[in-house]
Amino acid sequence: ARHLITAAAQMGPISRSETRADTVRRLVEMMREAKARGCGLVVFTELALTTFFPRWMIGDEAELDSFYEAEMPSAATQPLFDEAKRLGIGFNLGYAELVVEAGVKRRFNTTILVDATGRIIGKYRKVHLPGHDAPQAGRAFQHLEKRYFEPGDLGFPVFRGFGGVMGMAICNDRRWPETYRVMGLQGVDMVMLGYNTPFDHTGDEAVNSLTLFHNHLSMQAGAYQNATWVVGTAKCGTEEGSKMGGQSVIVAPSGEIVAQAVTVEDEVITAKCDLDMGRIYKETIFNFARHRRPEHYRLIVER
Ligand code: ING
Repeated sequence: ARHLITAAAQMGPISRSETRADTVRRLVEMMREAKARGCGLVVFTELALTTFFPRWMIGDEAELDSFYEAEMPSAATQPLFDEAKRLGIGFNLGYAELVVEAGVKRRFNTTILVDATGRIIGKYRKVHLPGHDAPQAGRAFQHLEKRYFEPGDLGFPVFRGFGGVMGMAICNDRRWPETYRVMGLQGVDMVMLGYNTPFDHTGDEAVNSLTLFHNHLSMQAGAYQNATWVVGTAKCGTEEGSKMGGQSVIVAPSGEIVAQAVTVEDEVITAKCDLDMGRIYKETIFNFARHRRPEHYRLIVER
């Protein structure tokens, strides 16, 4: 069996004033703990280098740019790559990406997959952007991802590494079945993702009270229906006054939760993931080739 001992490195709050160096030190500390537990891969969270800045209307472009990475790695993030290489462990890192193409600034909510030699072997840009592109009245905190990021332009690719087929998603992507299915159709063995999930997203108290239930429901369904592992890593706790859910998990292709965080702080959870566990599902219940009828699914891509 292809075993991959995997860590989800949940993060507690990152304050607005925290420096990249401070945050990288926290990530390095959790990477060391993951390695000490025998992990070959550690999954960090969405926007793991800064506070969740889309909660604010930021009018000043220079201030907005300060939350993005213009290069990866940079001097501030190089220590994370160096430590990964020294320890011989791969990692997945979410960050705000700023690129200039043909003189135009483009902004993405991005995540990368780095192998145990410190080489970037995969990149994904968040497709499903929740929230708004302009401030909404009456909200204690905004959710301006549609203002600060473009929808991802890389699709849902998969990458060979760590002995299997690896896929990435980011936060709101985990709520959409298409995310997992496009990767499932490419034979993905493990989908890794980070999330920043405020409890006050909808303003509807009944829905907000189900935030953590919907978090696990989304990832367990995605895992089971595509016979893949799902690693979901939270940024959580009360960050600059905004309360965000934790309960990071590692979900098996059966849909079972095999590891779960119990704090709302920096916490490493781990599991020995058998990448062959999905095979029985892919050969029976979810044998896509034998059972799917795409001729009846057109509405999904036509609407
Ligand atoms: N955050 C949230 C997420 O999809 C949200 C937005 C919160 C949607 C609660 C629905 C309910 O988990 C990000 N960053 O996508």
